[in-house]
Amino acid sequence: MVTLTLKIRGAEVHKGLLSKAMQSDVLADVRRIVKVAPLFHPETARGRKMSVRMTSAGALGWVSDRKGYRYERCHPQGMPWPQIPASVLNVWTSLTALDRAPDSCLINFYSDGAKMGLHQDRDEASFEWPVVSLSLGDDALFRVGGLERSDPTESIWLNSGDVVVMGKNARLAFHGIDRIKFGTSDLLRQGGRLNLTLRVARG
Ligand code: MD6
Ligand code: FE
Repeated sequence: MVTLTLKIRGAEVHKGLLSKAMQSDVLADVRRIVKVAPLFHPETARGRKMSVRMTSAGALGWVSDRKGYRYERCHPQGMPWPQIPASVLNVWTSLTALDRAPDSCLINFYSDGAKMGLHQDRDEASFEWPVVSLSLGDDALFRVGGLERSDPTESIWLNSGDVVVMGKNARLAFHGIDRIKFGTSDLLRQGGRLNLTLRVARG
């Protein structure tokens, strides 16, 4: 397996870390999760629909609605979130070497035209733990900046199987997805992109 690690603005990008077989395993696990905890279209506190659909696995899932952003123990439809699959936990453990496991796995689905505005991941109780993010499916243009929204940014295309780690100085860096190139991967038959983000949400 050939893997290459790049750093952009302190974020580590592990190109091609997940083999095709590992991507298929994670995808099969995501399909099982989505059957139990369906993807939903969150609203922002301002009442705008986000363009991605999302769900979660783990003890806590990230939700957004008119009340704001937060972690919750249950899906908006009331069921507890499914467990984080071993296929995904293994990626966390092999990259971070931490004995602390993530307690939240946010799953974002990008269909044609979906994107994610520049944001910081700061709803967690502590920022001492890294965030690990897996890309599956179509290519996505990932932008990373600094600790201020106005800081200069750099961009990189994320392909299926790439894994991003944002820890230490990059833990609170602004980042987002400007666009996806719909139909560039054959992992998802109908096209689109999945992003799984692993976090320790409780301190
Ligand atoms: C995405 N990723 O790749 C969105 N957050 O679709 C994130 O928001 C993200 O990639 C924290 C750390 C790494 C990430
Ligand atoms: Fe994020």
